[in-house]
Amino acid sequence: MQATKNITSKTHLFLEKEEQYGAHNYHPLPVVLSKGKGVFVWDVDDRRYYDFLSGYSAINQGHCHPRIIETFIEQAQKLTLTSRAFHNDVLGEYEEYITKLFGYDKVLPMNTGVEAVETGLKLARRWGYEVKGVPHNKGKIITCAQNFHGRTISVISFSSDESSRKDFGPFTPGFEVIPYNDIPALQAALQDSNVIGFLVEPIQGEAGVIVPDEGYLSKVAAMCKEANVLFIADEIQTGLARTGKMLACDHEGVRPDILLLGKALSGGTMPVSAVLADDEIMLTIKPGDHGSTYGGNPIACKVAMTALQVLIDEKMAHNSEIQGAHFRKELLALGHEHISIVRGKGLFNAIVIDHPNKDTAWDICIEMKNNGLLAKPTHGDRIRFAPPLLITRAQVDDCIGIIKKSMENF
Ligand code: IF1
Repeated sequence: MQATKNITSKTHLFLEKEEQYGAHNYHPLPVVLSKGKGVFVWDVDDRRYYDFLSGYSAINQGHCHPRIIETFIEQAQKLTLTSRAFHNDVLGEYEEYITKLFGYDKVLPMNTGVEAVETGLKLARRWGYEVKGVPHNKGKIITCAQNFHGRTISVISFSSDESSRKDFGPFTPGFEVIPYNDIPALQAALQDSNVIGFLVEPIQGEAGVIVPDEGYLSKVAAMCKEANVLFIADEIQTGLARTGKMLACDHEGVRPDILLLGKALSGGTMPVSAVLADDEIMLTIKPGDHGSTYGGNPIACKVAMTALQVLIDEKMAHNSEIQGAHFRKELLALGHEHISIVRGKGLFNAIVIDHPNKDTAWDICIEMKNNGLLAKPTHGDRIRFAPPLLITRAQVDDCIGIIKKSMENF
């Protein structure tokens, strides 16, 4: 792994403090950020970078979007949290806004993405026993290999990534893992009458932006309907204009039975997630059956409405579509011998680095950092490129130039 040159003494001080006092649960790029605006972030030495990770697609609207920050500050000075023990004057307005926007009867507001996933799994199980009539505690939920849905023990119970699971057992039962983008495998799994749900990412993010075959989602939706199984779409990373449509499912016009949203739902200001479903599913949860301290808090509700409206008003899905297509075309045009695959949809893209040295993807990311673009490898050989969705054509071309320059030495 390339020695991380260009680290100033100022940067080093911050790294050392984290090394000394913080858990070592990440291996970040050696850069210390102190400011963000739009597509740019600045480090403590005031060097500017294009942000091509966007907080793992939580910052689709761009860093510190003025309308979102203004909403945050305004509500923070009025009422931040009531808990759900009492009503407040924002929750209902938000629930109406988001359910009408996405076309569902109801929303259950949560905080982190994995809480939305866990909530979706609980809803599916409750529906499975109380509506579908599956024998109690026999319910099965199908998931896909190479999934990423979060880090709680139940969710890693169906992870196929050893580093996410090792020595965290025993695991939660009731899940079956099948290959992603494999219709026959799903067909076979759905033969079991105890199956109550199929949880899937419309595009697998952490796996390295794995785009399924055209028509996969349509077949999934039809097969789940046929088998009376809930289609649970995890759009926590692919949703909210990231892939060139408001939802990745919109590319095929399919409507999940349970829709999971997170990340950019707050424009990168705070954890806000949401689970949307119709009454037959949502009303199987009765008062007191599920919740969280911060779920649906007034700041989250106000910020989420502004974050969604900004995506619409600034036509960010369209920009994602056209700039993403251009970005992939230009990446392919580089014709670099070590870029074996370019894939993605909208501004959700990744390249696969084919090089005998396994640290090459990391070293390329260090080089790109030194040239003013921040991206990070996933699973060793894949580099994900996901800038904020307001990036302009000129900025995309500028970034292609940085990537080209950075890869010259590899
Ligand atoms: C990390 C990446 C990983 C997600 C999908 C649920 C969640 C995530 C499709 C849970 C979260 C984050 C978590 C973060 C790195 C990042 C990530 F794919 F986005 F790059 F890990 F795979 N569903 N993804 O992508 O949401 O609870 O984190 O709010 O854990 O390292 P969360």
